[in-house]
Amino acid sequence: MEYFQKEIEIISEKELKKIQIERLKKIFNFAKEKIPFYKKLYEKTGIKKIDSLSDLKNLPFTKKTDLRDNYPFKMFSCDLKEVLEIHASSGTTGKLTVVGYTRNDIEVWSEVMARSLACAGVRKGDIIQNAYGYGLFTGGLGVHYGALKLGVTVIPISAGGTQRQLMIIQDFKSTVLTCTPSYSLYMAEEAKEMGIDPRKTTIRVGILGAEPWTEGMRRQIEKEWDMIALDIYGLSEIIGPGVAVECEGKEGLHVWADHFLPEVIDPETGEVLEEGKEGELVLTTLTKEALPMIRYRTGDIVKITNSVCPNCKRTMPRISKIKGRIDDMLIIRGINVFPSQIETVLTKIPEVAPHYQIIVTREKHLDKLEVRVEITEKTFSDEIKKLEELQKKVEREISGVLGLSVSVKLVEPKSIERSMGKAKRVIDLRKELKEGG
Ligand code: DLL
Repeated sequence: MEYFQKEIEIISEKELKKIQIERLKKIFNFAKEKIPFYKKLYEKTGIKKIDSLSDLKNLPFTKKTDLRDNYPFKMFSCDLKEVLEIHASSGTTGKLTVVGYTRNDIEVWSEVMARSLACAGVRKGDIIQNAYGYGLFTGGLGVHYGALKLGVTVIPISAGGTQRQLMIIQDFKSTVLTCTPSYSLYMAEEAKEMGIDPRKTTIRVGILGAEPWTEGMRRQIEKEWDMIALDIYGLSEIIGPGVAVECEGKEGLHVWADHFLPEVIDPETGEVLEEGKEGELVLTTLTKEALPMIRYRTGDIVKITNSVCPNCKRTMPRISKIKGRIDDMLIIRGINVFPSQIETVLTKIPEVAPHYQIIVTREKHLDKLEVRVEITEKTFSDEIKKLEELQKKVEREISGVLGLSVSVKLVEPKSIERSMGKAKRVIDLRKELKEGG
């Protein structure tokens, strides 16, 4: 078991709490003093100081809209002269969420990413093929900084150029693949088309994230590549990738809680939930300078546990694989549906491929859910009758899990658009209908 910073990674709960409270007090005062947004927020609620970790729950939440309302730099604590790097993420509304880093923030980012890579089994001598996008997206540079800090080779290839990716994997003998789970599948598919067996490449581990993916999808990816596929989580507003990561035990993602303090809340009431209950992840940055975020609502649904990891013995809290975003939850005729529930069913049916899209429409005031899923090449040659049976079976299984009738359309292999970044799984035409008229 290798750690990047062993002492802190296996710290006792008591010591961790001590660090957290010290840092929380400091960041609270710092934000209140330096950022007018927080000053106003806390004046309004009358909260003057923080004495203990349990005081945190009395602080109001912050949200993505706060960053958008303060576009581009008004949430920064410092003069732009101190900000060495700016990133941004584009949401569905099109307006950018802008984030900034001081020199020290870049240092913290490098550190948590070095810990994350080491936690996922990256060792000296490894060659990371970094196929996350470099640019305003935080994936590319986040992994890059971590690799430099850890002292391993990184190939800054960025996302896209799939044939070139595969040539480089073969020629440079890359051992670690970092990209979105959907891109790793696309790459494997393209490899086979080029006559390359992805299972025979030197890739040993994939560190995949930036979008939700299920255990079923993990099994598919591991099978395609004959590698260990591990989950990495993060968001631009907090730092980028490197908030949490799995170890080889795959028993939840280790949150680097000396830098990012996690809470899980009931998204309806805002109440903090006890350990093990599913809810929305809220994060507080404990060390960020340029853009401290206090009680930031991530919109991501998780469960949390504080027990020591049975595999690697790291002590910090662990979150479950992300079930999805609250905004991605569909409400179909009053029933809540997460795309991940559908993915779980699909990845259990061997005749269909893990490429799908969910289309929601409204017909005569009734929501309609259609799942388009590709069949495998092998199934494609089956006779019509068999395909009809398969279609009925997929419909039955999804409907059974969701408690809702759905229609399934089996589509040809490779007919659903592939993604090199975050896959677009849901097309909600109801929204467009609304927006359009
Ligand atoms: O996606 C940062 C990142 C880059 C994470 C590379 C991991 C690897 P944003 O573009 O700001 O940042 O998007 C953040 O993506 O709130 C989640 O909804 C989703 N997300 C990120 N990682 C995961 C994951 C990056 N492992 C938003 N599982 C987050 C599920 C994820 N969802």
